[in-house]
Amino acid sequence: MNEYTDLVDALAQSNLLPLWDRYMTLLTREPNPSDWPINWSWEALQPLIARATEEVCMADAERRVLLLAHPAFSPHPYTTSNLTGALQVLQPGEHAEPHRHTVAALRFVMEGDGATTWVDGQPCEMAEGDLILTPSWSWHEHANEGDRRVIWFDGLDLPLAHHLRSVFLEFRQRSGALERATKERTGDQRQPTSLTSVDVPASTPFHYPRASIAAALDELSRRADGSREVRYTNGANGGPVLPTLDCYALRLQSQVTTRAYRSTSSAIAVVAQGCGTSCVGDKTINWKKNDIFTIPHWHWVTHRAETDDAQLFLMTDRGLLDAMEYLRIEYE
Ligand code: 1HN
Repeated sequence: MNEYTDLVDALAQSNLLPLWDRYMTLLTREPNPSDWPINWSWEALQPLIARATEEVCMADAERRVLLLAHPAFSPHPYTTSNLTGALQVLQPGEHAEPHRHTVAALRFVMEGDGATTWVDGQPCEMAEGDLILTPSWSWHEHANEGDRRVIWFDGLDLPLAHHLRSVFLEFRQRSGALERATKERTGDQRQPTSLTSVDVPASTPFHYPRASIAAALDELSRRADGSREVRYTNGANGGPVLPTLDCYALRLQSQVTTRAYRSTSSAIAVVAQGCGTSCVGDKTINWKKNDIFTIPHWHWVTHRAETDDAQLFLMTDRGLLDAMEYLRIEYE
């Protein structure tokens, strides 16, 4: 094939590139993920969390957080292409000072209770299995007023905010109960249609207690593959909890493999209860409570529970992909 060498050189002098020699690498026939599924077992995480708790004092750290950094994205602390997950621990009597950032975040409590997150002045209890939202630019601080350590999963849209060059951060002195800042949250988030699930509205705009999720799951009948799934929804418009973060609770039937699918969205799965196995792409991941694993975009996924009570918390970028008209899901 003619490589038009002279022309290509002349174009380069003027900061121009030909499209014709790179068309199929710029536009691949289908997504070509650079990451692969990885997992963090609770067994391996626990001693490191314990060490961080002992060795890192809150005066030295804005937050005592361990970032779940996928090596595919090194040196960036990204867990999937659009999502960052992390673990945060707060000892009794400790607090994490108020701040706000454009990066949207949520917390899923993995161990303990008796902590509180204030979101725009509104207290949200943190007990095991609860989900708490800190939307973009909302003030948030955490305090552990209980008598045991509290550990939670932090989920953020950090990679996306970096890609979009939209990171802002602001600090504020701790004021106990912060004034409630009312923020209008509008927007027309369309619901994906290809999912059999029901929606769970929050008890407050920022807090989804474990019991309300369990009740919603109990009410559902099983899908053909034995699973039940609820989507945590934003009460205001029924869409994903946040424009960039979209969460699901998936309850599995013991010894039944779920229907395989792959999606342009990615997910971080936190094992809320039970044990089982997930196949993500070529990787088989055996999991139990508090293990965490990734489902990179465009990887085939199935789950299979070994126990009756198995449940996954899934944080995804599905609502974002849907809003962008980039969401595609294939089923086996
Ligand atoms: C952050 O601000 C929090 O506010 C938690 O609790 C985890 C991970 C990366 C960047 C900022 C928090 C974070 C974070």
